[in-house]
Amino acid sequence: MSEMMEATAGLPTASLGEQIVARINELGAISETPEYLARIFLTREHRAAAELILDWMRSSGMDAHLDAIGNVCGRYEGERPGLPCLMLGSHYDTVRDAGKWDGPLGLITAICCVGDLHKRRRRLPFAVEVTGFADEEGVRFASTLLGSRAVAGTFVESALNVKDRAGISMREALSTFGLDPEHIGAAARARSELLAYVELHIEQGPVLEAKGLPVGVVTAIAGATRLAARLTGMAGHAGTVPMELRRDALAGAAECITTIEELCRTDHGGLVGTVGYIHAMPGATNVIPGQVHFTIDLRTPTDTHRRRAVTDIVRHIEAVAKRRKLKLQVDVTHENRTVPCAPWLKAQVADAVAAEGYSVFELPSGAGHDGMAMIDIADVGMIFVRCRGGISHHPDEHVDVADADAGARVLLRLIENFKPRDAAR
Ligand code: HGY
Ligand code: MN
Ligand code: MN
Repeated sequence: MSEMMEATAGLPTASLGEQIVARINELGAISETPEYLARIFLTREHRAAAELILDWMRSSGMDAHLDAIGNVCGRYEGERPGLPCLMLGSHYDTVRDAGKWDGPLGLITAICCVGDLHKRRRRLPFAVEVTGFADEEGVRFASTLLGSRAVAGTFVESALNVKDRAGISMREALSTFGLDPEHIGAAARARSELLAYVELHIEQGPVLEAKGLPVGVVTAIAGATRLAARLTGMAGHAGTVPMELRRDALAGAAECITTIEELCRTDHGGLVGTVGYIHAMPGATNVIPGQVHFTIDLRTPTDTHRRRAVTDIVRHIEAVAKRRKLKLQVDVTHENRTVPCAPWLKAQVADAVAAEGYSVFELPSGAGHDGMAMIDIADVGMIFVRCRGGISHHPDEHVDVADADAGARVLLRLIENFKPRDAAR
C-alpha cells in the first residue's frame, strides 16, 4: 500500500465537493502570470493544464487523449465497449483576470463523477465521455467556441488565418503547439456517437443566490453577436489643431459607446450590450487619436430581437461617425443563435435535482456556453450551480464547497438515471 494510501487509510474519503475544490485550486494555479488568472488557447499554460486534466481523467478510469484542436477527451466505457455516449464537459480556457470556476467547475465535476463510478466499478448501458474544450472564451482569436465547433464539425477553416494581437495566426499557433492545422477535422464527432451533451456550469449571475438555491435547471442559452468597430479620423498635434477642425476618433468612439449603452438601457426586451475592449492609435498623450478599434458584445433572449438591435445600434453609431466626419467600419466577428435546452433533458435534470432534495428552479443563461456549438450534433442540457454574488469573469468568482458538492450529486444522479431520448418517452 502506497505511503499516501497508508496516510489516508481509515480517513473518510473526501466528498465530491472537496475533491472538486482541491482540483479547482490546482488547475486555477496554471496561469500565464502569477498576477492574475489567464489561461489562453494554444499557450504553455494550455499545454500544462491539458496534461494535468488528462492525468485526472486517466486516474478516474477513462481513456484520455488530446484531440486535433487541443480539447482534452476522456471516455469511460459502458457495459460493453463502443456504446454511444452521454457527453459531459465544459471549457478549460479562461478570460483575462478570470475566476477559477468558469469552465473548470463543469469539467472537474464531470471527471469526479466518472471517478466515483470507477471507484464503485459501476458500468452503465452507455459510455460516458468528458470533454474539456480548449477555447470557449475566444480571448485570443476573437471568435469563440473553437474547441466545441471542432467537435461538432462546424469549425470554419478561415478562422485559421485570424491573427492574435501579436500578429500570430491561429494556423501558426496550432503548429507551434504541436498540432496540425490541416488536421482539425479529425476532432469532429458524429451525431450517432452521442446520446446527449450535458454541461454543469456556474450561473455567472445572481438569481440562484437570490432564490437561496444551490442548483438550477437551464432553459436556454442566450445568443450573442460580437462586432469589431474601427473608427478612422485624423491624427494631429494636441496643441495646434483647433477643436472645430478635429476629427478625433477617440472622442467619436466615446460618443458611440455612450450611445450603445443608452440604447441598451432603454431597451425593454432584455438587450444587454458591452464594449469590452478599446484601442486608440497612435496612443500618445500629445496626439489627437486618428484611429480607434473597439468591440461590441450584444445579447438578447431571442434571435429576432438581437438582429433588430444590431441593425439599430449600427445605424446609430454610423450617424455619430457621419456627424463627426469619421469613417466607420463594423464587422461581425462572432454570431451565435439562442440555443434551447431539450425538454426531455431538462426533465431529467429536474428529476435529478428533486431526487437530491432540492427545489427545481428553471432559468435561462445570459452567458454563452459550448452547448451553442454542441447543439449541432446532440441535444443539450445544462445544470447551473450558484456562485457567490453572481460574480464571474472576475477573480472574486467563488463557489462554496457545499454547492460544488450539490452540483456534483445532481450530475451523478443524472448520469446514473440517464435514459436516452427514445427510452425517455
Ligand atoms: O461570453 C460568454 O458569455 C462566455 O463566458 N464565453
Ligand atoms: Mn466565460
Ligand atoms: Mn464559461
